[in-house]
Amino acid sequence: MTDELSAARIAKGLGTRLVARQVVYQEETGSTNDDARSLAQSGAPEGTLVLADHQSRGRGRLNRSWTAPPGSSLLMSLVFRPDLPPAAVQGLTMACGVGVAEGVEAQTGLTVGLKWPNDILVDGLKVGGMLTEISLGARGIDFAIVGIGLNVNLHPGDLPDDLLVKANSLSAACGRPVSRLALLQEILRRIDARYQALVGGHSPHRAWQQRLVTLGQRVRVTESGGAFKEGIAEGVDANGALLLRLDSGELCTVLAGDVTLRPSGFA
Ligand code: BT5
Repeated sequence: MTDELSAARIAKGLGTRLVARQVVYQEETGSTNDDARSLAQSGAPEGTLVLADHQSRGRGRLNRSWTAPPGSSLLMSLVFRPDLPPAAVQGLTMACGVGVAEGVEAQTGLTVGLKWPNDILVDGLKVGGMLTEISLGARGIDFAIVGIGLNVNLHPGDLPDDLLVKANSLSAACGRPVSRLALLQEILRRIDARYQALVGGHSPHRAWQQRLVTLGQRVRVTESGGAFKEGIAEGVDANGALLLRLDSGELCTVLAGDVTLRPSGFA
């Protein structure tokens, strides 16, 4: 299976209205999120797609690293300029997360779950992650970058040892190689449709919530400084914040953090 990506191949027959109307493809870069930010700062149009075959400084949240051997993954960032209040920016992560899930399911037949706030899972293992970053101007969001890393034809044994127990790839999960090009185009079409709906006033909130694997479960939410809270993940509010029912009965709204499952009654 030839699996080479190029700007021309990606654009051919894509048929999106907005997403990927400009495509920047590089064999190698530091981080596509950094590249997309620079392009957005110099006026790149909404929908610009930056994609690389390999990143030397791929990032997760809180400057954690994103690891992907060359040729194994989809590593991309999209520029959006939504007319949304900053508090609603998680709507972009929702729209893109649902788009990725729908695209993967259509191309592979796998069932895709999402883990609040930004993980993409198959059978409870992480196959992808998203990194949404915004730049604020005087009138709200100037631009937002949504970065997506997806383990497509990645051999899990090529990942660092500490990831082996929690990560997987689409090819390993479905037992065959997956065409990155066909998958990418499907994902871009789904994100295009979900984004048009979002800015047209139709939030992807329900579709996103239905895919969240941790809802109804007892979880620990760890915040960036290491402090944590435990309780039942009851739901997500309209802006995507996690609603956590603490043991005291209080309902707590969590804007950011990492979620891990806790056995019921765990002290
Ligand atoms: C994420 O962060 O999951 C967001 C990852 C976003 C990566 C994309 S790639 C294209 C674009 N350009 C960038 O520079 N970034 C975006 P977070 O929730 O913080 O998770 C990071 C953690 O995931 C790491 O600390 C590892 O434990 C784990 N991890 C790293 N590489 C992985 C991989 N290939 N598969 C599964 N888990 C991985």
